[in-house]
Amino acid sequence: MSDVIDLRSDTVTRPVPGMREAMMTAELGDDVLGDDPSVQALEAAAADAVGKEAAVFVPSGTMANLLSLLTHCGRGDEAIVGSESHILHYEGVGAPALGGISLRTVGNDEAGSIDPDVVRSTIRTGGPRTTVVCLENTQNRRGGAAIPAQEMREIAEVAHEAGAAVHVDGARVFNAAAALETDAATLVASADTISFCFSKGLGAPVGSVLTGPRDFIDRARPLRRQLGGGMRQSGVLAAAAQYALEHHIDRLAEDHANARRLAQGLAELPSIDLDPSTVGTNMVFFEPRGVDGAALQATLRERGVLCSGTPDRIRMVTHLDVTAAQIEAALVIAAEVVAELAGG
Ligand code: TLP
Repeated sequence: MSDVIDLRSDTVTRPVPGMREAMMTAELGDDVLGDDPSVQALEAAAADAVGKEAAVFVPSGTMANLLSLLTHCGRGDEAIVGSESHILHYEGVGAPALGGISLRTVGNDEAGSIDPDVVRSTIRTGGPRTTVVCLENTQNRRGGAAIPAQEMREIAEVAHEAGAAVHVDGARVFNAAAALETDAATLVASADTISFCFSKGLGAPVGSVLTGPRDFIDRARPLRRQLGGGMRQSGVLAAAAQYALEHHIDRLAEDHANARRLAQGLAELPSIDLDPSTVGTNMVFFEPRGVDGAALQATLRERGVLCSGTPDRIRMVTHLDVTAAQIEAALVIAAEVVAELAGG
């Protein structure tokens, strides 16, 4: 195992031997021509895992969200997104740039929640018309918060009453379900469409899926092609994703326990501002106090502990390729680095 403890994201995992084996032995076809059996099996299993009718396999979470918005909205329509959403901050403004879709924000509070009354007063029925309300679960920029089913249902009721659909960016929906001790299908039952990623906590190298009603997915499929997301022998990737669905959901609680331990250890260090009670899934965010955040990140990196975020708000993410022992090692290194920087 490498000495580096890579806590930048749960996207950094490498396929485990069983997953590589599944990839090597996958039955393949040409998925653009509609005959890759591994992709078809994956799409059925993925839809089932979140209680939806159908699914389409795509290369990335970003494409899954974009495809969803392009299918929910026509040019000039409006999508409501959270002020802290991944769609708003990290997806290259794809929906406005490519789909002529206007993104209107509603605030995510500190816990990641959105007020249904604010959604009600923000939805517009004409000029522009709101056709979809997007939620995110877990809520990345709000500490990886898991949003309970009831909260999502209240917003879905408001959206549906106004004739708008609900899309969930569920990149880490299985983390949310594990944290809330429910299953993903129950959690997102009130949503019309949901995307989720195989390439994050589930440990696959590539791939996400957009799920929803069959007629919706039928409309999304040609748009995937338009975006360049039609893939040929993608069964090799679908096999990895299928392995992830079958083997890596039940273990997500381990990542959450590691994140809690990491948070608790970091919170004990002087110069780190962190409330461990805010850590519910696999993400730990903290603010440096009295030490330079950029120097802290750089020195941690020199000692083999990689993190992400900004110098003011550092992020560490636990995942399949980080053991409990490595978390302890990272805490020892963090304690040394903080002491040196504070002393110097
Ligand atoms: N998130 C990445 C970065 O882009 C920030 C990460 O390291 O957390 N939705 C959510 C909620 C996400 O967190 C991400 C990736 C995506 C969508 C996009 O997935 P990809 O990277 O597959 O396009």
